Amino acid sequence: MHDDFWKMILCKPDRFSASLTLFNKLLIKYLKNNIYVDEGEIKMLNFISKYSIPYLTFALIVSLICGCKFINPIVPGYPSLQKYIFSFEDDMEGWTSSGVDLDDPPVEWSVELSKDMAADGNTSAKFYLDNVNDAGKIWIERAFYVKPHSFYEVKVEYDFASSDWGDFNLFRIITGVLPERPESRESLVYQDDTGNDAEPESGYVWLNKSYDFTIKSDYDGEVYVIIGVWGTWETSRTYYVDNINITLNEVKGDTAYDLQGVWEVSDIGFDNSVVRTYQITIEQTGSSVKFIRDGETISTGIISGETLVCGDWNGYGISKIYIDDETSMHSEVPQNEFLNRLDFKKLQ
Ligand SMILES: [Ca+2]
Repeated sequence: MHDDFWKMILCKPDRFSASLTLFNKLLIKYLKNNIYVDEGEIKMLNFISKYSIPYLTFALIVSLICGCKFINPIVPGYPSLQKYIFSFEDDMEGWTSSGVDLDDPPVEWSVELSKDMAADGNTSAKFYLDNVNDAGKIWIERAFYVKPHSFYEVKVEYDFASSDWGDFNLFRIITGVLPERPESRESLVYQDDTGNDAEPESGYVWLNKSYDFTIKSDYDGEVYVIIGVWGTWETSRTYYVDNINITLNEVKGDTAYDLQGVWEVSDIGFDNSVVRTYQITIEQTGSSVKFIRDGETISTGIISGETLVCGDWNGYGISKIYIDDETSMHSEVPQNEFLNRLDFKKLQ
């Protein structure tokens, strides 16, 4: 291969990383599609396996060329603080629309630029959902690029125009930050209702919506912000979104605490009673920790100041555990109607 090609790669390590990330993606896609497990053994589809080497060679060449020429490098060197504002004045500014549960019967829906009303400038994103099946979920999504395998605090703030008054017949807002592009209703994040707290004759009212998330990026450093609505009433509705402000702030770890050891976790109900207890082991390397239960890693985290920032804990949506001292911690349980908090006591 031409000398300049290698020079281009070796002189630009960030672009080389972009190539490797793309190759990694293609490789994972290939493996997902073409391997299966038979009686505990990992096997590859026979008719596909003979194409493996040509496919992977082709994928590597494509990755190197695209990564060096066309893709914005995503690692390393991303600032630990990123801020974005979207006002939809000229186009959708990288946001694309998507939806689930839009059939049976077919649901009419759209997300498009509109000059009907705007919170900033003259244009906003107009969401229309004719919710004839009583289940439609539509949203806009956009990828942001952060350091892979890292924790980020993400604030998503925007103006939302709704004409839904009263407490009845309201739709529900969807807003979340995800490590993967959402493809099912289970992967969406549901928030408060679409009510505008105004009188019926007020018409559309602009509401400021603000949500905070903690997320761990995965291998490719892509995180997706989603904003939309879930139709929870069989009717058609129109909403507007404008002036989206997004802040992604990397959580920096430190080693102020030694949390390594065996811990007893107590699930505490709203009446302060202990619902159940169980043991976990925390393994700590520097500021990074792993939560191990019954021999399996169930979550990971990073110590940052007096907080243990973590990935989802047992599906409870816990993103932060507050460190009282090296033998005691507690955490709120935001997405559970039975549990108020978890208490952690160090056993050994
Ligand atoms: Ca605007």
